[in-house]
Amino acid sequence: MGEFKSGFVGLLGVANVGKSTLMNQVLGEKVSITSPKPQTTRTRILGILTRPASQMVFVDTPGLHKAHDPFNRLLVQTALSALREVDVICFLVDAAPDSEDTHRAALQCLHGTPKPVLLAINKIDLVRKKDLLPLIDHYRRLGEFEAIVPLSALTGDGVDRLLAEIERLLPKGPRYYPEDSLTDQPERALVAEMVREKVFHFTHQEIPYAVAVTVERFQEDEVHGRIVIDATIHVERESQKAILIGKDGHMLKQIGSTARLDMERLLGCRVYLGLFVRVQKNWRRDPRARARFGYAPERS
Ligand SMILES: Nc1nc2c(ncn2[C@@H]2O[C@H](COP(=O)(O)OP(=O)(O)O)[C@@H](O)[C@H]2O)c(=O)[nH]1
Ligand SMILES: [Mg+2]
Repeated sequence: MGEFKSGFVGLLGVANVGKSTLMNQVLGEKVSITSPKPQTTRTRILGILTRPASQMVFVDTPGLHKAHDPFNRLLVQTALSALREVDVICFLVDAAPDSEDTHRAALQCLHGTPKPVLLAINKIDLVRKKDLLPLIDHYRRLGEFEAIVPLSALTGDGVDRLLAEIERLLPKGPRYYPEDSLTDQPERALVAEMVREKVFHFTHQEIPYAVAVTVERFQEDEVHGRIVIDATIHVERESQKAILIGKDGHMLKQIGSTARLDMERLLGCRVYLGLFVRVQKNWRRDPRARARFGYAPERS
């Protein structure tokens, strides 16, 4: 038996490539929210996997993209600063055709990094086997990778091979977190993210991006054997509030009832969820409001 290994694994790549889906697949739990829309993930989220010989701490990051405003620059900065802190970089690309140029641009962020880099080609469930080899060849010429692993974060196909490669590259080290921890996110933060995920699923255009969620109450109600949660959805304009509430409150009910099911799964008990919507004018442009909603830069 070798010595125990541990370290941080940065999940990087452009938006929508499946970083958060991979993290959830590895952990077997929804720790990081996902959606078909870009820029769903906003903060750095840790996911912890403890195996007999190692502990891997995955760092899920917002996607790398061209940022045109301060809020999106903050997201990209969050992703890039994670790079400096990790032991192994797992760079994700998408096996779907026509996406190679975006990945090529994003890969330039890795230029000159001293960290070992694994390339994961995700979403192989969507491509034909015979198209995979040319794709692997293509990426082999784009960078120096410790290994190239085709996988599907959705089905789990190939994920074991990725974990084996990561374990091989990890430095010797202690178990940083207790064996049974899954994430560094407090339950309150996970619960707020579950509400935000449903907003991404049920609303369109600018609305998901204008939303922040805070949790005002997280309280065990032992008499009824449930947890009482009050959460507020903050939007930037009255018109967005009207859409989020919907006709006869229908939209808010839909967001609330689906989010509540996720929370009950996570917490393992019944949940009473009170959801509120409030307008905080243009909060994304207000550094103080951003900080209050949990999007403060970690360092200047
Ligand atoms: N078919 C397929 N879809 C995937 C796979 N991995 C992720 N997706 C989908 O791609 C979208 C973006 O995933 P997400 O994890 O949020 O991407 P992120 O922005 O990189 O975190 C979601 O709709 C996922 O369900 C995969 O292996 N196969
Ligand atoms: Mg994500």
